Amino acid sequence: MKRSPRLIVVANRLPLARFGAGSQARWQAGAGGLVTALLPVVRRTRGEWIGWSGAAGRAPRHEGREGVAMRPVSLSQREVASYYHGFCNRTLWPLFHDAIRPPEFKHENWGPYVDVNMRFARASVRCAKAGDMVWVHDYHLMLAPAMIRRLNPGLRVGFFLHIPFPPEELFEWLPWRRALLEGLLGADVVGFQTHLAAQNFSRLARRYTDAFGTDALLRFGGRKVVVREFPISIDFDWFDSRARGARAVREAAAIRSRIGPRRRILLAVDRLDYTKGIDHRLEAFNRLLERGDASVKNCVLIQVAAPSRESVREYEEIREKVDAMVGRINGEHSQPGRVAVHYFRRTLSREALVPYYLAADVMLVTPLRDGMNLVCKEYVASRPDLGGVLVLSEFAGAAAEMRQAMLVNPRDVSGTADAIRAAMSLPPAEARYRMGFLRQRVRRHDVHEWAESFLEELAP
Ligand code: GDG
Repeated sequence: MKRSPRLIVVANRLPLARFGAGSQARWQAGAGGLVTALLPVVRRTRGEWIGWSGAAGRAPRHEGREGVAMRPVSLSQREVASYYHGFCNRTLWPLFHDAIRPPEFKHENWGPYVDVNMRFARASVRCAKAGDMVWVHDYHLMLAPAMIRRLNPGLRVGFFLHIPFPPEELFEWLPWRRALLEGLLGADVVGFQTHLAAQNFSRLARRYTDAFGTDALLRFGGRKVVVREFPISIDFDWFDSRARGARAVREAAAIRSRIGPRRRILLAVDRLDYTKGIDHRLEAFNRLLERGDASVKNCVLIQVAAPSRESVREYEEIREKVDAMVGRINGEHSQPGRVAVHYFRRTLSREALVPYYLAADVMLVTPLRDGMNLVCKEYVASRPDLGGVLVLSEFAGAAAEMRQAMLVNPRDVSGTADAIRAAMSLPPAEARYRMGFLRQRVRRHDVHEWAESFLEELAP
């Protein structure tokens, strides 16, 4: 009898995080959409998940928890610095996000990137058998697809990039551009968040490697490589049903009454990252207050900023900048009992975010560049009441699908301030109409559909 293919997921991080030590240790599923979507498929196909635990040092070879088999990959302290903080977060991340910060090009970080990719590739072929599907994720592991293919040509290999894929004039800066492109061409299916990203990749592959063919189907090394967009999404039903629950409704009402019933709530939720445009957004809000188009009497901005990559200098700098801007805006505009910006520099759980989504009159998602952005999708999923207006950056991958949002160019501070003002005074019937459209789109294209469509393309 033919064995059905198993799914082997290869990602920088394992799906479960470990809390506590020794016999007290507990493992819990990570909160992200990727884990929600893929864990059930890994379980159902008796597959495995290969990833790093997040801590430096030796890891056990195998962990089975919560019905999933995990293969932890070990990283030394030096590799965490060179591969992860260095090559991934200071070279690829900024370069792939329009070089918003100058990327660094250090040869001493390239070697560790190759070594770590090889370690992930070896771990993958150790547990995968001919006919299995191996799905590699994100910019940390761009060399792994070709390495896996070389080690075991009988596997189906897929790759999905969660961040943007840059245009030629940026990608060509990379001294290792050809190796990275050939790494990805080792996959049978190379998936991106947007059509534009997929096109950028195909053009670069034709220019710098021996690949030829169309944007959607390349030929390389005698094989076919499918190149396509698969826009990622969220677990719509989870947010929708949570937002309908009595608890979220009660908590949202409590947030509203604490803010003051006549004040519009503007909300923003981001990882504290320079790509998310938090500083530009604060400037736009400040402009709105300065122009007298809004005041602390009729609105407030709640900014949730989850600390991230704190050991990378650029992240320390953006944190200091945002801290100072919030201080300045509050210093200039707050009144007794009425703060202009409520700033939460801490991580909130998914459960805790829902009442904020539900209470927000205007959601501001204004990254300078973002692969997709899940927060805007979570917001619309959390609005079964059809309330609220979404202001969305043209430069989030999500903008390609969410045309009924109010789209803005976040670098245009005046234009963004205008859009916020327009969102605050949008006639309720029009707001409900737009929200209805957006919800329909995200409901139909949820994260389960995303995973299915990728795996359908990858299936042998
Ligand atoms: C990368 C790409 C792409 C929970 N608590 C907090 C918080 N969360 C959750 C949110 C959301 C997730 O974190 C953030 O998702 P994003 O999509 O906004 O951002 P990245 O982390 O940059 O993810 C991105 C994604 O991969 C998936 O492919 O969409 O473009 O960059 O689920 O609910 N988020 C924040 N504060 C919290 O306290 N900011």
